[in-house]
Amino acid sequence: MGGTPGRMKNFAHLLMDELDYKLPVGSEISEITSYRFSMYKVGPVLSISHGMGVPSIGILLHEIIKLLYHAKAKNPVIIRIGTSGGIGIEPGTVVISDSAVDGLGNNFYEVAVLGKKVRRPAVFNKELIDEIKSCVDPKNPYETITGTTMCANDFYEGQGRLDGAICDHSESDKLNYLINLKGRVVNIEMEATVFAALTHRTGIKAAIVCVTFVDRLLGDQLTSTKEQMEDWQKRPQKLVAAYIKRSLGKSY
Ligand code: R2B
Ligand code: URA
Repeated sequence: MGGTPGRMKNFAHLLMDELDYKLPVGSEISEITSYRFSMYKVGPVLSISHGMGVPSIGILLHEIIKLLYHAKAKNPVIIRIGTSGGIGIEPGTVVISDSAVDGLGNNFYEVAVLGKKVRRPAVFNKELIDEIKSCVDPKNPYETITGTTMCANDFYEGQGRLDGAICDHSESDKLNYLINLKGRVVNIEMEATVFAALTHRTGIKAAIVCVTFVDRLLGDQLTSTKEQMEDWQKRPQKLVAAYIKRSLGKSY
């Protein structure tokens, strides 16, 4: 899964090529839409958009986990391919999350259930991280690293940006905050805690692979060209397609 319908459509097409997956003559891959999310199916792989932020992906995960259960899927694996802001790393770097913290540094997902706070540990599967890492092409002209991902509840203030519609902190407050995060957190996105928590709680192997679009120590805005960002977005897709290809073997 990944944030946007367009990325997940591209990923479905990339998988068809990578898996050499042939559709019956005259048919084409089409969107299985659920109104709010888009879904494509290539053999045993679902490529699904999840929208932005914890509540959006949380709802989708409940629905997909139920779907997998009713479909009697055996040993499903869920991977999010996303975008993020990096902390002191070169834009275009690929990050495989090995832990997730929220904006307060907690490595759990907290949800109010029946008026009470429930905390669910945000844990990733180490074996899956290693399997994905082992699919990295050593010829890549960019780095693929592992590290802690911070899951913010907002793109602007919640990530220390100065360029939202409102902002009550100064540039030096922002830099102090980000410099303090460096070394503990490698990238910031908006879904990691609930993703890790719901998959861990349901015993599903899961991972997050994000590219970074900007080094937040150097700025807030995504200033690269559209072409550059499209190229960067393909990096997690290629890595995850290589993992899928390797793990499916010829069983599709
Ligand atoms: C990364 O990018 C989106 C915000 O622009 C959000 O869904 C995320 O995690
Ligand atoms: N997504 C985020 O949440 N933050 C960024 O800086 C870039 C993408």
